Amino acid sequence: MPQDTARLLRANFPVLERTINGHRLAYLDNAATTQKPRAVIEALVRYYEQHNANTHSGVHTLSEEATGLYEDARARVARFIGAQSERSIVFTQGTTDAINLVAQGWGRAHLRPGDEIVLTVMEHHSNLLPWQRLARETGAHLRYLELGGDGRLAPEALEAAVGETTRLVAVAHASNVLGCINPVARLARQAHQVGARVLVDAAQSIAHLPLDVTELDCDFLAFSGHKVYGPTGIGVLYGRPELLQAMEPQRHGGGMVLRVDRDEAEWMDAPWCFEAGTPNIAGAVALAAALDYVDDLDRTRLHQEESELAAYALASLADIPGLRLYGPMDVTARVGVFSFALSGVHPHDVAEVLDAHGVAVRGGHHCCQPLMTALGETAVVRASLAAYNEREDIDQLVGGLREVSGIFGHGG
Ligand code: C6P
Repeated sequence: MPQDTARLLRANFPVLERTINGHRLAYLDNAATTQKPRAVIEALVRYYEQHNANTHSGVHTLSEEATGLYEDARARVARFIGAQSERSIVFTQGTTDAINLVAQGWGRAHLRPGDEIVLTVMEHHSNLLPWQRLARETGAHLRYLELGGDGRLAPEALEAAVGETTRLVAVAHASNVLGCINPVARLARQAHQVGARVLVDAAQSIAHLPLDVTELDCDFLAFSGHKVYGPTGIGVLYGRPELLQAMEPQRHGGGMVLRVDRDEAEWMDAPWCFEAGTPNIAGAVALAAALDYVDDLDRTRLHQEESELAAYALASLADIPGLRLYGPMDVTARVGVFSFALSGVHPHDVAEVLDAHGVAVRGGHHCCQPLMTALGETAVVRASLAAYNEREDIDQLVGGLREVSGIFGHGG
């Protein structure tokens, strides 16, 4: 992000005005969750102050307004991801919830013993554990695409990504550890050639890359509102309408039925049949405000500007003695997520020293333990960018890392 644009954006995010341990806040934990702009906070407050009611139940004015806003938010999400119909948008609690819905709602009906689910070794546990469970339940098995030497999927793994027995490819669009962008459109083409389905975990791409489900030609796509400047507790499952319509709802209750008698019930059509109970109306409305915010900034421009800052970050980190950086060194192959280890220093210690400098990063396995094993690490430190980050944030990070490096004897 050019310095002046990032500075202007920073002013839209009230929490970034805080000082932490006497320092300007350098918030670099955006892959965990992004901060919220005033427009999103105001949309939440406005909803509760002006329109709050339950949806789909009352005929009174407030209920009609709340229902209208909730359904407008669904249409807004559809436009944001290039879905042709709002009927392919299910509101969920987040990415995890959306993937579990596909695993149980679609997977149980379609997988048989001997079928194959293809994952990559970099998947977040949320795009791994639901498939492990499904494999146990159906007799299907998991196969993992491995990394190459350049911190992204190996070309030979991609070449042989699907086989005769593949029924599903479930893959992150961008890795929350390596930052690499995976070729999901290519994987979708390969999968469709053998009649398999593709689920894209867009948790880490939604705020960073222009994204269009029609172009990607994926069957399912999941993301969380909180990673794209929206609130926590709201997320999205996109599914092809005919796949959603054939799926079994996993949660049963009010708001998803046409008719109920003592022994049986008839569901509403998709997507409403997947939203039993009172939905997160305020969350959906505020998510729509977040998507407006991002579109006003222009996603293509955001990605280009993030790439410039990513290049600066890569060059700055490469200069720190004893630092091992993971993921592709080519900025065009990644989003602004940088994971690294400092020889002989535990990532939690690194994160603690950085916090003392006002720098927020995450240290740990990042819910990617199979990837940690493949990298030969138990944990790494991760710094991740958002639209409001500027060079000063990277400089603050590097200043803190130099101190860690000095304290733990790497010189420099
Ligand atoms: N990753 C991180 O710090 P939820 O928690 O449902 O909003 O998102 C889960 C999820 C799924 N896939 C990917 C690629 C993710 O990065 C995440 C969330 C956070 O990396 C929290 S562990």
